[in-house]
Amino acid sequence: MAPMKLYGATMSWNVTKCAVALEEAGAEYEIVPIDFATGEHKSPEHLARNPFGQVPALQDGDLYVFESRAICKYACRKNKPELLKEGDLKEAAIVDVWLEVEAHQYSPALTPILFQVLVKPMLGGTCDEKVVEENLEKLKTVLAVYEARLSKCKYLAGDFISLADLNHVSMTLCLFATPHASVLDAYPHVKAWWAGLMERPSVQKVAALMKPSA
Ligand SMILES: N[C@@H](CCC(=O)N[C@@H](CS)C(=O)NCC(=O)O)C(=O)O
Repeated sequence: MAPMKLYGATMSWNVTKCAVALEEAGAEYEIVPIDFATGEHKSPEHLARNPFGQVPALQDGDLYVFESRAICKYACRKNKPELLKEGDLKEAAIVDVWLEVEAHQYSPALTPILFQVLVKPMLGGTCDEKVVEENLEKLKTVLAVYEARLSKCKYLAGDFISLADLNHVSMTLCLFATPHASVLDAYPHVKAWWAGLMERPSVQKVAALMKPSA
């Protein structure tokens, strides 16, 4: 079967979130860049893949999936369902809990920081330090919960790696491209968890893809 196609540029953390899951699942896939500069993401071809004109989008044969977290789940269900623990009702519930925490706590605190520091200057704007400071405070509140959790188990859903951990990777890699990565220093268990994730071949491969020269 032809490899899956992941549409979007590797400078997007939503695209690289999917790349981590696809790598970790051992899926066959290729990345097809979409050029924002020419408005390719709003072209009829791309709107057929993602009606919101955004990246990422995934194509697997005649199936199109958009929304990065849905793509990640699809990659796991297809190639490595143990990353969702779907065979175990209780473990799967806890994986779901931490998937939701990433989507509704971690990402909303970190996204404005990454937008202000990394994206806005690329668009010709200036970083709003007040927004950064406010969201760093929100992030600290979230990280305190992670610290308590990770002092009890090695990974977020238990003593096993799951998609819940992996979905944090791309945005956290971007945090390290800002001057604010030291926010993690106050949370030793979070730092140890992150160091463990960084050792994974899937994460190293995607981290290399995210470098501007890649
Ligand atoms: N909830 C979506 C968000 C996707 C998203 O915001 N993509 C950005 C790039 S990171 C994009 O395509 N922006 C262009 C636009 O909205 O026009 C997901 O997780 O896939």
